[in-house]
Amino acid sequence: MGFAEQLKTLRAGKNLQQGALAAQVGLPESVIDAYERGLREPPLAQLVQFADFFSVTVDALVRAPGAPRRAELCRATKETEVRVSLTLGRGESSIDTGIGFFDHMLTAMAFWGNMTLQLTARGDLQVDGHHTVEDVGIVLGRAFAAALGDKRGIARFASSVVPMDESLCRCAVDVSGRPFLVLDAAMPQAVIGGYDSCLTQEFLRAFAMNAGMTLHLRADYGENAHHITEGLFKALGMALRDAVTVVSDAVVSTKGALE
Ligand SMILES: [Mn+2]
Repeated sequence: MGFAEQLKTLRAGKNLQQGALAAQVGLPESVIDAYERGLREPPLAQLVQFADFFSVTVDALVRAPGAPRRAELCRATKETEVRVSLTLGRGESSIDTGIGFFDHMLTAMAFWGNMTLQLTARGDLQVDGHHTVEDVGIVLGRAFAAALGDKRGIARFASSVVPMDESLCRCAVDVSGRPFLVLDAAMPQAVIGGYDSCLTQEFLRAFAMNAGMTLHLRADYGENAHHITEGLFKALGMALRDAVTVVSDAVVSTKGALE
């Protein structure tokens, strides 16, 4: 299982012998040895204790090295019900929000982000698309954060520039644990299909806040709101793809944690 490997790796990272770790966490050395051989599995309370000691999440502690980074979430309110299954890695996506243009945007984001996204949303579209789009942003953001776990080894910063016909869009992201959105993109048309152009900001804000990332997006120029919006979603996908790429085995922060 993942825990045996992770415990060995984390202990080696701290330059501790089994006996020294045993003393630090108040367990017999033989128990540490049995955990590392995979002969015993720790109770949850001890997992929490180890996670605390090594400053990692419980999730990271039991995840097998190289295991897919994925999350499944469901959120239901009186306005919407959103189900998300997200894997950080290339695969077949299937997206149905009831808003065709929004499905088109999420598909583009997932494709260029090397994500496999299964997403269904049922919202109060008889009102308008606002609740549905915003709530998809909330759940997708939470799923993204959950799939990343403690963010160990990720590149963290990334940026992209995407032309789409007459428009040019750019994105810079810091998957930092510090939620912030800056969006600077004028929309020449108020509506794209059945989608209000202003909803892009609602989605991006909800996504950035719930994923815990600093997100800057800008349209340098463009005349067609469909092109501009699609450029923004593609640029976001491409920047996220690079930001979550594992480039080391460390948590890349001068303060030692990304939260
Ligand atoms: Mn298009």
